[in-house]
Amino acid sequence: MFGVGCLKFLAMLKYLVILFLLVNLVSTAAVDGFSQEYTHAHCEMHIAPELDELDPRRIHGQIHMKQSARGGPVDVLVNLTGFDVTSQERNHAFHIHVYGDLSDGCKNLGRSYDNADEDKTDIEHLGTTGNFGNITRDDTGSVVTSFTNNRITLKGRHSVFGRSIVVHALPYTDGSKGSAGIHIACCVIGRSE
Ligand SMILES: [Cu+2]
Repeated sequence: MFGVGCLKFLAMLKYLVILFLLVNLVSTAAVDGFSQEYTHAHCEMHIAPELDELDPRRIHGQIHMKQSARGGPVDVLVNLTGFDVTSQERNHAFHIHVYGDLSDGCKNLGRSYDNADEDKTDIEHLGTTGNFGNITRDDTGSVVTSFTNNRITLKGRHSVFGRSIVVHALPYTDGSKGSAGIHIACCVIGRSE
């Protein structure tokens, strides 16, 4: 009943099943971001268009982010210039905000982003996922820095792609609730090579 041909067929079928499972696993991993390859993000920072054209704050530049393992740290590289060197204020709150909608300049970006609680409605920045703290300008009005963030991700369904990064007029101070001042520059986080 079970001839040689039949056994060969069963053996072939076994390999086909294994092959199918492997292909399925690899494609699922690629789609879901399980890959160990770096995922890169770029954010092209522009001055908030609603600022007066005589406003001394002309912030622009780039933010680059990359992440290798899902759940692993995200490296954030900041290269900005155009900060107001005549201002006493050197520190500026620096946050990811929930929306990447630039249709009304830097105004329609929602609250500070927190992937732990998507329904959070308060505007308190303390402890939220997308709170990068402050960036500090140097004497030339530039911010060139890098840091690591363990709370955001560039992979999977909670990735920050399509959200925005905001530079605030004022610093974020521990325990201060609410606004760190107006949004003086913003950008949308896009996927890059
Ligand atoms: Cu903010």
